[in-house]
Amino acid sequence: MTSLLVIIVLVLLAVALWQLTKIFDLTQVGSRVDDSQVATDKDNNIQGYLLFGFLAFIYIFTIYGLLKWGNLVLHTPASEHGGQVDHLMNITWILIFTVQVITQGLLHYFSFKYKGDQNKKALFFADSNKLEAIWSIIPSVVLACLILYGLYAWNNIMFVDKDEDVIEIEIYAQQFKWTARYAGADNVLGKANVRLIEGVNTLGVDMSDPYSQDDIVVSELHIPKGKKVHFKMRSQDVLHSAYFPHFRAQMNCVPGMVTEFAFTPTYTTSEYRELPYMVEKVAKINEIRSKKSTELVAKGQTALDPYTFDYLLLCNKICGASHYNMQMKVVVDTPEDYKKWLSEKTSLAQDIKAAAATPAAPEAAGAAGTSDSATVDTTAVKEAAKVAMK
Ligand SMILES: [Cu+2]
Repeated sequence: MTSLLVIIVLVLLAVALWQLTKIFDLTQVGSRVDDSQVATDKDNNIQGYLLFGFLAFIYIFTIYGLLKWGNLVLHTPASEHGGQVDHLMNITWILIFTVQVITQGLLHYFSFKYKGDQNKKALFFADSNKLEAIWSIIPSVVLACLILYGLYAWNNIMFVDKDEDVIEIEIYAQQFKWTARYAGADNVLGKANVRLIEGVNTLGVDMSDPYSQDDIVVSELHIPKGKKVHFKMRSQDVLHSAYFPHFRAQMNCVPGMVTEFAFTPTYTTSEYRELPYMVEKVAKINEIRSKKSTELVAKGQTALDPYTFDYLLLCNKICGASHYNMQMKVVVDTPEDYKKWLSEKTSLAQDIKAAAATPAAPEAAGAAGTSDSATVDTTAVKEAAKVAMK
């Protein structure tokens, strides 16, 4: 009630002030030389120069931004097709940049040149076919060329030959983590459906499918250098987007459908770490971190760990509260290291069997709190084992 009264008082005060200024204006009638409210030449000049000031601000800020933050953009691409994406991006940037600089300059110059003038009269003409043809045809041709080139590049990148020897990997998205599934020795991913999620089978792999038997589920992605990897993306809950910035690859993960993207890595993780630009970047990051660490230690807190570069798979679609932290480490190995790493992994079928053989883990029972929940856990694992046996 008090706040309502305060609001009413404030509104009444504002109305009173407004009435007072109107009365003041009335007392001034006849005392001013020019009260026509039409802009004078002086007003127009001030506005014209302010416009030039704004143009200078745009240009200076653009140059400043390029010098200060220009080196933060992604550098050397780490995939075979990455160069094509960068080329397309650079052409687009150059075009936008040139057009922006010229049109902004002309826009502000003509606004100043034809600013209001008491002695000038505006020229009226209804239309000019020639002018309209120029500003319609030129952008249409340029945009059409850009789109055609983009389509050509996209088709090149997305094309996967059916007979090509590729590694099949599934990327599974869920709020808020990534999981990868390798197709195993047969290089065919078994069928999957979220309805089949049960116990350790967190991806809902259909264990009755013969192709599923050798599938391997991992939480860290390893891929070999120089070999094409064909990713198939699925999502459990909402829209996610699998984004590999260093490989210039991104594809939406859509619940209920499988999307795909294929690329060939060209640098192993350790090779990429040794690129001069990366060495410099990491040194700079660690310099900032060590400064921050000194401050933290002075406050009695723990120091930050030094940063080492790793390829990452990020989510590039705002998918919920922890979206910012939805990432998975990607390691590019030499083909030999990759084979060794994969051979050490157990298959999902083995994981399900192992889970069925072991009674519910003590920590699971502890976390669940009651013995009832622990019983439910064991039943779920046994059910999964039954599916595995089929
Ligand atoms: Cu996400």
